Amino acid sequence: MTGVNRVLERKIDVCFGFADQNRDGVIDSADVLTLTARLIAAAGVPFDSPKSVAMLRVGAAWWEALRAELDVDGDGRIDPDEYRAGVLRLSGAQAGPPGPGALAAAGALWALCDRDDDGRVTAEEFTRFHRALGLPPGTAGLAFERLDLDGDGTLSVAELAAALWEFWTSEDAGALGNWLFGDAFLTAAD
Ligand SMILES: [Ca+2]
Ligand SMILES: [Ca+2]
Ligand SMILES: [Ca+2]
Repeated sequence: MTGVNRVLERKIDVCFGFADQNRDGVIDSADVLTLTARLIAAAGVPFDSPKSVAMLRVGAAWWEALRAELDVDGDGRIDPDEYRAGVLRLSGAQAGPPGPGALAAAGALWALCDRDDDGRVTAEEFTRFHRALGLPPGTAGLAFERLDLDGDGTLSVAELAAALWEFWTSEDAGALGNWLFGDAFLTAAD
């Protein structure tokens, strides 16, 4: 494994940690449902609101995609080896701009974060998102500053979609999108 790919591997391990919500060492449909519900609860919107419905649909589609692409032995659970190998394979295959599925997922996620519907995510809204993922409280501000390229104190939904894509696909240790989830990616694999 090259040093460059190591960056992507660390990010993948961080994401496995987010996704395995019940900490039983595998990802299954219950984990994805829990994570989706946690993000909706943190946003403070009713479960029957359009934003919640969109996020629940994205969560269901995400699980279907994970199972179809990563669950190699077909047991309905994705273990760390299946996850890492599968995401590395997909990430390599998806170099280039995000496709419609990825944009829809990012759109639903960031619409949820954008609590006042002004098309921009403030530091406070972003901190709430970090808290929902169970990230350390200190890192949201740091991440926000790095992602706010023009320094206007807000992140556009488009900027966040681009950062999410960069996080998933970039092998560059200096890519700004790496900071989406704070500095967890720097130490996750050690
Ligand atoms: Ca699990
Ligand atoms: Ca499996
Ligand atoms: Ca906003």
